[in-house]
Amino acid sequence: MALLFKTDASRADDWVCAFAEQAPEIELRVFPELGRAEDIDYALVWQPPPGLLARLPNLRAVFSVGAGIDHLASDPALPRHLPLVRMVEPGLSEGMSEYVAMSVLLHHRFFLDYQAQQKARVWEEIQQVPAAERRVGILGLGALGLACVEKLRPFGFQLLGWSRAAKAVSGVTCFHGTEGLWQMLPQSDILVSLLPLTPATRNLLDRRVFAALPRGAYLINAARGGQQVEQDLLDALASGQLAGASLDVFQQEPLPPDSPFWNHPRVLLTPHVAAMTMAKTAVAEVIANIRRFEQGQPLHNTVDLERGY
Ligand code: NDP
Ligand code: OXD
Repeated sequence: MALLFKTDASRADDWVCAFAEQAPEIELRVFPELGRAEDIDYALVWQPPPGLLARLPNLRAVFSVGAGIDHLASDPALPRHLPLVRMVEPGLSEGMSEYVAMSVLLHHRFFLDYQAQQKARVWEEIQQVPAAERRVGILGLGALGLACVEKLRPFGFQLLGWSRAAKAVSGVTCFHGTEGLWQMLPQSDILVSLLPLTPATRNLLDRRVFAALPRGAYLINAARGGQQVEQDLLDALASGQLAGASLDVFQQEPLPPDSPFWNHPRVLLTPHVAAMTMAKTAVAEVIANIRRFEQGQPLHNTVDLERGY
């Protein structure tokens, strides 16, 4: 059995070791060393060159190294008849829930204001808000959204969540569909995006959404930059409608050197690192899925390409 593996070259060694330890029976072909394309049964990839997967005639399933599959869905030559599996693994959930909890707490405790005060050598108190009075709205109640709910729960925030289909999550006020979004926004002091990038979510975070939030709300986008209309976001920050933002993702990545976000005093910025797939735990999930598939059982975490996630 042969598996083509393609990810950032800098992180490949951990994956090669994890496969060697956990599934020595799988012959790993690390891109760009393809060998005979006919031999490849499975592909585990992050941002493969467009058309690469279509050149593997006996491919049986495609696995994404990341949770998001927009990098694959945008390839017009993607073999759409094959099962496509997104990454769901404990390392990603842990990383994302840490990032979101950290960002929520920073904004909840007015970190941006205290950072500005520190620069100006100002010693001044800002009235603390009890967590029970702070409402955190999470867009996306999937694998990562739910992991964040669990991480945030002990702090005592009021938790709200939005999904496509109706959901019931203990301790979370749940909304769904377009109507649900407009109900949830005015009740979200901190809005977190953990949505996949799909035609329905592209440019979702725009001036109308920002205007619907309470004045002085915060945005945390740990999902995809394609969801945020960046000029609208800058305008909302300039007017004070948004008091600040934590942005891990951008329309253009790497963020261009002349982007106004780099030096923005109300923005905390990270280079798309909110959560990284961890080789050891991810390989365990991929192997379990392949073994299931080889025994004629359905794969877990397959993507519905029609709905885009
Ligand atoms: P899931 O597929 O498990 O969950 C997606 C959630 O979004 C579901 O709750 C789904 O609703 C909801 N959703 C999708 N479309 C809509 C819509 N149109 N309206 C309302 N709700 C919608 O994804 P994950 O939680 O695993 O990952 C989420 C995203 O996080 C990834 O797609 C990726 O883009 C991003 N990500 C970013 C990382 C980073 O480092 N910055 C790292 C990892 C992931 P329903 O439950 O009804 O299906
Ligand atoms: C992912 C990502 O989708 O790293 O997993 O962005």
